[in-house]
Amino acid sequence: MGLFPAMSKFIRKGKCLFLLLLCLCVVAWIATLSNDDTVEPVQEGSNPPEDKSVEGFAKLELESEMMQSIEERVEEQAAKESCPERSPLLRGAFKLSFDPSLKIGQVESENGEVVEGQYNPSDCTARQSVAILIPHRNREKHLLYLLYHLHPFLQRQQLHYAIYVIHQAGDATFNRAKLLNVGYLEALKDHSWDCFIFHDVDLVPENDHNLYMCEDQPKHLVVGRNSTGYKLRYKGYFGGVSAMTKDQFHKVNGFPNSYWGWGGEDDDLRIRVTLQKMSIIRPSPEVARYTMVFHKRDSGNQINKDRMQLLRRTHQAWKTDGLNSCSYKILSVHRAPLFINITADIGRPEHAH
Ligand code: UDH
Ligand code: MN
Repeated sequence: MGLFPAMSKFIRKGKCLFLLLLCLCVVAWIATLSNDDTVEPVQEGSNPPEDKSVEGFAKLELESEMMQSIEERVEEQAAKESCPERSPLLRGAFKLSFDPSLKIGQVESENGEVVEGQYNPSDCTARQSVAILIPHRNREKHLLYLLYHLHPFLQRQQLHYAIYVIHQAGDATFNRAKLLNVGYLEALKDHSWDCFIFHDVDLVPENDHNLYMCEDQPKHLVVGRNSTGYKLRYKGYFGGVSAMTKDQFHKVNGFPNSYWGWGGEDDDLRIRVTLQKMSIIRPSPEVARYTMVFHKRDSGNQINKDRMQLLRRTHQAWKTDGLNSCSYKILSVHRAPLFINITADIGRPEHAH
């Protein structure tokens, strides 16, 4: 055997080897192809089995789109500058009008940026988040007038705010203070509000320099009203409309729950404030002016004859009569376009008066 036949045998063997390798490659390729629909794509994190379906992937896509838009909104908010210390939208004193033919639909259409009673300025970050709490029963017309004036007033102040109307269910004697405690506790379930404004339904502010913001001391906003010749009713008066931070109100254990009927509860709150070594501040009399929509005494809100006696025990009672003992039942929470309507059963006085 010479060199040539030996070489040709070697080439033949090499060809076989090459063919064998080629076959192996083809088999391996077919195997990977047939495995394709059983091998799961590697996802970050673990996916529940139902997410393998087409709907599952669509859901994932939707979720990631939602995450993206939330992230964008958070970024937008962070990028927004804080609103100026003094809003450029303020107008000062203005003439109020109360049109008896006013309808809620008109107030709604004039406040298109308010969603479920809440508003947030679109071009800057508000300096405070403020919850307006309005105790209410059977004063629908007053509420309508107040909403009409208060929404644009608060928007001009560039606040993040929500209006809560706390409606006392049933016919028991009215209890303004307890309703305001309920409002505070319920509003905090929505948002950690910086500031609370306790607001009678029939008092309409006349000057938007009267800022609905909280300060380092509790603030009384009604220095004067038309019905009292724009004079402070008496030294120490803390009723009508007042502002306290979440912490200030918590520190005094809120309002007392035990004042049924008219009077005394606002003086009790003032005593609580002074017991905590805080003082009451007021804006200037030119600014802190209100118009009170005329009304007579309501039935179911007779003068509380026990109020003087109750006020004598405030220095002791404040610790146990307040936010920490406020028992009530929420009957409904209705998120209307312009306010959050909380209807509560707050019980009735323990002893008949
Ligand atoms: N309130 C109601 N419904 C009631 C009673 C009171 O919604 O039946 C609320 C409402 O927010 C009101 C607040 O509790 O603004 C305070 O009650 P009020 O307005 O009766 O208190 P005011 O200090 O005194 O205005 C009313 C005495 C009536 C005097 C009549 C004089 N001419
Ligand atoms: Mn009134």
